[in-house]
Amino acid sequence: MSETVGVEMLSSGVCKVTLIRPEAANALSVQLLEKLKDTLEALAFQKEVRAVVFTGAGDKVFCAGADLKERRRMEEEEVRRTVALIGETIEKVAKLPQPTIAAMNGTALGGGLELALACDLRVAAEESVYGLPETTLAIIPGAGGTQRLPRLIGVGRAKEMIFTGKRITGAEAYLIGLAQYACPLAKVETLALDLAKQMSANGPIALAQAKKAIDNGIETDLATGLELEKLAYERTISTKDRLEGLEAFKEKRKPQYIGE
Ligand code: CO8
Repeated sequence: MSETVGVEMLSSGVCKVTLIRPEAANALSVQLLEKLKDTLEALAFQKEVRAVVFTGAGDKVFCAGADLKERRRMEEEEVRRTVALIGETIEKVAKLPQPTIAAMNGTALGGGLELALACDLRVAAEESVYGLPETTLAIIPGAGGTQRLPRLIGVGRAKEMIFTGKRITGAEAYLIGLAQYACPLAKVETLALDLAKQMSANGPIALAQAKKAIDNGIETDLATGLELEKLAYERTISTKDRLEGLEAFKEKRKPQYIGE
């Protein structure tokens, strides 16, 4: 049975990363996680990758989270190692310098939703369901779910989702700000790729610096955040791309950014 990660580089500079384990609802087995982690380590340094879209194989489930069958066979120490591996892998998603979009082309639960929460934006399928059911399994969301979900949708709503383990539809996920878009399942990937394409046309250093300023700034007070913003802006001033942006404006053409 296939258990791998598909990496497809599109001409737009968008890289599509697909979890390929459809017979097991794309659940995050150790093997799949290791492949995903290696993929992310490589993508972070690839200049030609301007934006990353994550998706799942099949037409029903984006990712069902941790592999519950594999976990049943594990001793406590192995569980700890696997939990650490999920955490590290999802952290690598969050730390990618490029903009990231989760094209949630179906249900996302547990670690699957945590992976999506580590992305910059999420596109949900209106009719699919999303949730963090960990407490129903007597564990907690441990790959960022208890931290990222409340930051995104507010403490009260996050506590309700985590304490009840309830599953909400993509349409609801959009209404509460968990997803930035909700559309019919068949359109999720196209919409996400389209958004990523818009981003990939922009200055890559600017995108990385804006992402850093937002992600680090949100964790601090406004005055410190504004200092971080200054530093991030400074990094764009001496770039060739900034000059190209001004040139393209003068010449009334689309800029061609090179990431320098
Ligand atoms: N692990 C292993 N196998 C799974 C999983 C899973 N999480 N989910 C589904 N599968 C398997 C099913 O057992 C089934 O296999 P089989 O055909 O051999 O019986 C196959 O995938 C297809 O599943 P279904 O037949 O159930 O398909 P449906 O479309 O009816 O339903 C669902 C799909 C909704 C995804 C359903 O399978 C489901 O609810 N799965 C359980 C999801 C779940 O509870 N996930 C939470 C896991 S906990 C977690 O992720 C914690 C992460 C914490 C990380 C901490 C790190 C620091």
